[in-house]
Amino acid sequence: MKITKILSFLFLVTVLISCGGSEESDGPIIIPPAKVRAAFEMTISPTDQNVLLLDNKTVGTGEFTSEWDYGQGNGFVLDQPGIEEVRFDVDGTFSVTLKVTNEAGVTQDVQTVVVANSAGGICPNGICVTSNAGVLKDVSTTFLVGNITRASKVNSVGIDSEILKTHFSSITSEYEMKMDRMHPSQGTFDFAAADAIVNFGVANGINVHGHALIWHNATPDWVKNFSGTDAEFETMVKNYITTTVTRYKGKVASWDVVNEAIEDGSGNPLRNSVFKQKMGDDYIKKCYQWARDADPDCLLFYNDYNMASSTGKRAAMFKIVDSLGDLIDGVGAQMHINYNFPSKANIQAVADGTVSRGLKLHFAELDVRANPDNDQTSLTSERAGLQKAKFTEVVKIYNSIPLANKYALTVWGVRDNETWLTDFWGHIDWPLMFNEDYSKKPAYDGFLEGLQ
Ligand code: 9MR
Repeated sequence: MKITKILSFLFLVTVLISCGGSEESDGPIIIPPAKVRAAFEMTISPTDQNVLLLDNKTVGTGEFTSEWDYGQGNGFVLDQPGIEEVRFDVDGTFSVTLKVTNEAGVTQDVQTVVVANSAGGICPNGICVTSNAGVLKDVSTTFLVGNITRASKVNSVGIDSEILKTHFSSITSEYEMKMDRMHPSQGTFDFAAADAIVNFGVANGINVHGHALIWHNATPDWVKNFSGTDAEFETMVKNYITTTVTRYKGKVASWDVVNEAIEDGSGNPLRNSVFKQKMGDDYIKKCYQWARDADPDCLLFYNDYNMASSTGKRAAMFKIVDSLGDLIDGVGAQMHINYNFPSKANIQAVADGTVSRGLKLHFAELDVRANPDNDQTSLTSERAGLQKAKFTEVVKIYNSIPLANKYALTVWGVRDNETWLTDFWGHIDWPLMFNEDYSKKPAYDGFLEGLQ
């Protein structure tokens, strides 16, 4: 009873205080502005799984400003009218923030985006369903599938390095592991770009194929015009090979020690390079010996072009290879071919000659010209189909050799717009497996079909 009385008294006092006492103000009643509530909806573009559609659904009245941070390191940008379309090309987890500001203050809506290109792009509701069924490097279980790269591509996180990581199990430097780049002047080495490529491979569990220690076309001028005796020249070459192969011991799995040493002309003699002039015909053997001594576990290849299309050159190549005995592990047959040439039988002959010698085969530098006669202005579906068929043919031949002879099949470039062939032939072509926008071409499926 006592407690009830006390409570009633307190209630009465409260009512009296709240009803009376305070003086009325003279001015208008100010209602402080209410905060708006930031909110947005996000959906994946129905036409591109790497594009997110962001719809600002902020709830509130009065003036406010909306800003987006897409979580890609670029900070906030002002919201534009309509739906925002934002690309997410790189694998990872990103926070998308919508920040809304009015007089009353700031509110934010933050949502998470997960991108896995192996699962097709942006993962719906953050759930990535990865199927490796159509990924070259995963479907190819008995040999490495390679491509080329550059330091500029692996130094930054971006779609170029993602493409390599997603589809390929081996990389080759397009031009930064050649003598003109690594030994630019007497007494000076520059391994910065080569290191970046090798470290990228090692960090991502991607095989690194070294290309190419000795190549007449990437020989620096100071070597071509060497001032010194022949003996000094030989010491310099030995030091270059030893230094380079030792540097990447345990990281670079294989090297093209000598590249394109054979002349195209009749009889296919040894090219009269500065190496042949200063060290004699034996220069090739010496180079392989120095590479072998520097890293006995590294696979050593001889690499050359027109191995399928020219029987004479193929014979000259096998002659060199035979003369090297156990200093060489494999043949690198460059596959710069056309959609209609060379024949299947001639490509098969390269494989057969290599297998019969018990050597490893590297189908290197694969690109398939779709426009060798410059009679096309765009890649027609008919040509794309023929090109696809040639990819399948090459891969089938490679895939059919015994396991012990397998090593890698390396494609010479990712996107058509980056091919060396445009400059070389002076007209457009589409020799690779990806379009400029990184979408896959029929050639990619052709490669996959060759693996079946
Ligand atoms: O594709 C490469 C190109 O970007 C370089 O400028 C050039 C010189 O380093 O080498 C090109 O690659 C060649 C390869 O190393 C050997 N076989 C022929 C390739 C096309 O020229």
